[in-house]
Amino acid sequence: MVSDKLKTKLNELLNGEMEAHHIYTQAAAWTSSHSFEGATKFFLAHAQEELGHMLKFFEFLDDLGAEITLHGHQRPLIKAEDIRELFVAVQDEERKVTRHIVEAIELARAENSFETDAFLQWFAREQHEEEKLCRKILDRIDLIGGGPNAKYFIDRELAELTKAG
Ligand code: OFO
Repeated sequence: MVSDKLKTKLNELLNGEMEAHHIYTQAAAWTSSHSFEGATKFFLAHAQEELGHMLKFFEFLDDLGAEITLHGHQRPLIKAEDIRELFVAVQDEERKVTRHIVEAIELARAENSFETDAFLQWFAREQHEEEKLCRKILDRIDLIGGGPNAKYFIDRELAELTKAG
């Protein structure tokens, strides 16, 4: 049994995935306009993944016979002076998504909705991996530092990470 309150929360999570898709696509536009080829592939691959996550919520809600509504999304605001700031913005977004997933798990548990809890565990693990990846990339950017070829090395790292999947 899934309450209307929990269905509404799941629909918000669906919209959160759509928002993440927009953020990653906007980040790809930023990197592309700053001549980062590897980073652009990295962000576009992630944008695609976020769409896949949105569809998982779609199917789950559809199976429940719940109403699915798409919110109007604001233009994603990414104000980054450099690629490090861009990744900090992405990390903030991922942390926000994680908080919402945790809130939904708490609600599912309070309602003894075991199937919803089990469904959301996949997303909790995924968020753990994505936050870990953001930290790893920020650490690499810091390791590379600000030398004259820093942009090239950062871009190459991101191209490698995209290949590794
Ligand atoms: Fe959907 O994985 Fe992050 O946001």
